[in-house]
Amino acid sequence: MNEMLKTKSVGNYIELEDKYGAHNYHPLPVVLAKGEGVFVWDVEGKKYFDFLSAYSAVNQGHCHPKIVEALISQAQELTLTSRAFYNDSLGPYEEYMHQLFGFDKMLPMNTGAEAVETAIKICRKWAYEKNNIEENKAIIVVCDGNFHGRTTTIISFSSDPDSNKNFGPYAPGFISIPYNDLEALGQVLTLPNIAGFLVEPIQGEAGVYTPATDYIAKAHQLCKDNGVLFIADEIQTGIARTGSLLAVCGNCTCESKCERQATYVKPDILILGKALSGGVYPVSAVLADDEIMMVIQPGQHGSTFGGNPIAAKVAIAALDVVKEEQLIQNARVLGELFRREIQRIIDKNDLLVLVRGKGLLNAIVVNDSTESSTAWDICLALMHNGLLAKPTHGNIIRFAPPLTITEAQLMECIAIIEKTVLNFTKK
Ligand code: IF1
Repeated sequence: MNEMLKTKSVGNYIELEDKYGAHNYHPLPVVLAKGEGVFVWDVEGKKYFDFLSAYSAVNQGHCHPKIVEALISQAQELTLTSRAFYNDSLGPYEEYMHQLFGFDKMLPMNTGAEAVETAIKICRKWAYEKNNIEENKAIIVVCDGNFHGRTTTIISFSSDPDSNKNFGPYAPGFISIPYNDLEALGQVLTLPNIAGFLVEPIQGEAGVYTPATDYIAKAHQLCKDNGVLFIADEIQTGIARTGSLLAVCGNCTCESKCERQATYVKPDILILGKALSGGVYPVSAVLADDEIMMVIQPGQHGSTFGGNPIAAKVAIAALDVVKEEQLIQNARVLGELFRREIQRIIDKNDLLVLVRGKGLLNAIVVNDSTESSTAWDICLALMHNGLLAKPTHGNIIRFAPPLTITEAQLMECIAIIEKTVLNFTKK
């Protein structure tokens, strides 16, 4: 059977998904069969640079041997015990996370959305049991343009009609304010029953919207001053993607004491996912200190696969790779090079308007309307030239290669982008 599948054409694979799969995505017309490091290959053997990294889940590069080995060896020993019993992997993993991120405790989950839901439940329970908020009245502040997942609670506070239209009735208990607006945050925190502020340090899906340099630190202080939990969703920005271990935290583990040390922010609740497993396995986590995490008592939250032995071993291996291969520094240095080079292209061409981002989480804004197909058409042209990227919304293209990319590979990609842009003609 496998041999039969291998002989199918690109069109055959696309037809199968179209016929038998829900149409909840609109992928680029490429059918991938292999990934290694910064490269992926399609079923016809064509090689591409991957500039999406599965939405920043593959920070360590595709099929990283150390992470795959951790998966394989654990899978041959013990895959799943449920949490009805202890196992010899979870405790060491929890200790590793404590030592690396500096929180008393971690609650292991699987997908990012599950971890966000977990953080919402912890925040509400803390508000009722520790902060004297009237039961069932807790409100969590979120930001316009947010993306935190696709469950019915989470889309209840999305401002994107594609995410929430016709999925009502919506969960109550959320107020949305403009992103990167400290005055709006200060005002909303004066309302009664405010329990938490859930925020992305950089809004990925909104188009890699990087806030003012002091936004996160000042927002954190406003929450502290008002007794409100600061909840950082680092599912996409975390694990070295933005040139530090966490986008909120300047206190990365690398030796260079960069300027970010001054803006160290320790969230009350930290949410991780995606690259926590290097894209090898679904792993997410919620971290908090005892005063917050201990509101969850036995039987009050859980998940069949949450904290399973494979997830534990894969996450440790994935985080080891971040340190061993100095991905934090690489993301910071090559991110600056990427933005400089793209700016050079922007300055000599009117197709692109601006480039923005932090570390190796970047986006370019295309000089066309959000309704135009230009960003999509540019991505098709990039695909033809051997580089895979995808628009976020309308006229914005996200560029997020694996953090293992070398300077030479990045310059090769810059050349592909430049060639594509210079030879591109809008429809
Ligand atoms: C899709 C977007 C990115 C996330 C943040 C939580 C989650 C995500 C900051 C939920 C997930 C993924 C979901 C995927 C595409 C991708 C995405 F386009 F949807 F918005 F990256 F920007 N918080 N983002 O970015 O984690 O449950 O997916 O593990 O749904 O299309 P998840």
